[in-house]
Amino acid sequence: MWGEDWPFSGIQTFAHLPHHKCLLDMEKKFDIGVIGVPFDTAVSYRPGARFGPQAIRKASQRQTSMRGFNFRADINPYQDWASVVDCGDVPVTPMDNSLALKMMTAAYNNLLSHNSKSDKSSLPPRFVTLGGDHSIILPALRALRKTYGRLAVIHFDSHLDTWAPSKYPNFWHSDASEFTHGSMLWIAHNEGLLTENNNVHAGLRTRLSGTDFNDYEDDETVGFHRIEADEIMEGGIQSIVEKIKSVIPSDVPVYISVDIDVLDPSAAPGTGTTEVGGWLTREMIRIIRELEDLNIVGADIVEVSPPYDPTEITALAGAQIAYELITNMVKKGPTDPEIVRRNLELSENLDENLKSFGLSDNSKVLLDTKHKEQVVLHP
Ligand SMILES: [Mn+2]
Repeated sequence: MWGEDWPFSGIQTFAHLPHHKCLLDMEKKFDIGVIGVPFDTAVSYRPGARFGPQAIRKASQRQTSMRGFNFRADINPYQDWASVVDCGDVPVTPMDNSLALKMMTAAYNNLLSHNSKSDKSSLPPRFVTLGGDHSIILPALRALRKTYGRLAVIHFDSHLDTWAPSKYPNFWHSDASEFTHGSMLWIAHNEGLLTENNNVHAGLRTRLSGTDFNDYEDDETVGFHRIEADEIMEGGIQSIVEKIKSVIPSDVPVYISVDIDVLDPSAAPGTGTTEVGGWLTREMIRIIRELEDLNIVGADIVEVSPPYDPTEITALAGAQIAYELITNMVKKGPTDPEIVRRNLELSENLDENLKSFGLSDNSKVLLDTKHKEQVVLHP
């Protein structure tokens, strides 16, 4: 009698989903968890994304399970086989980034220690993170790596985020200062979290360092392919989708990361590092819809920074993108354990090969020497 909410009533969980403090209740079973990570002290420009999870939840209020049918996908992700819940937030410290990284890594490990609710799945629940700045992908990938092996990453962003820490002003340097929202994919590569070659950036339009393409060359050593925002004008949406699918196999665990600055500032002004000339929300939605066959094991929407957007369109775009990603996860069904078994085996072999070259995972020994010498503590 009192259980049904209007879009404007009730406590603001994502899409009015049931709220469980998943990190506290280890017995809680679910299939897809939405989790907020309100952390923004690893940004290189404007902070504010710590308010992203609250803003995205607020912007999601017109999503309800009652009226949640996705006409583009032909399912209602909130009324299907999957138990989708709002796991609340990770209470990340804003005072100490080393501690914050530890906290976030522990939180994701905790999240992946749960059991799925559906008896069709033998794997842990999947999750969609509401960020937070983009650095939060590093702890997410660390945890996922243990469960699934190396991840194939689709990275929607106007920026590369594979920059070595030495590509920032770095005369004053510490270990913690290397962990930023522009270097975390470089760190992820060095920690052996990414596939060697099946990773792709989409929507790029950042200015590059120096006088040539050496940022792109570095990016290749981190294992990424690149799709620039402008490519949509030549081949349309379909060419973008085909290029993504040519890089990402259909039988590997995939992580999708959406930096909201992939959208044009006219569609998403509320973010820290805006770049003009980006995609529209409708194009982004269509691209995600075309990726519904992939095995998405985790995803995020990051860099939504409400202080710069009184119109709330940025958070609205974030909420819709989360809905589309959840739709993909539900539509695809539980992840096939055989895919995961194979990927773990492949990842172990790769780690063994690296060790035989005197390299090991979870270390920074892959550090590019060209950059290493620039990181000088005692000049
Ligand atoms: Mn980014």
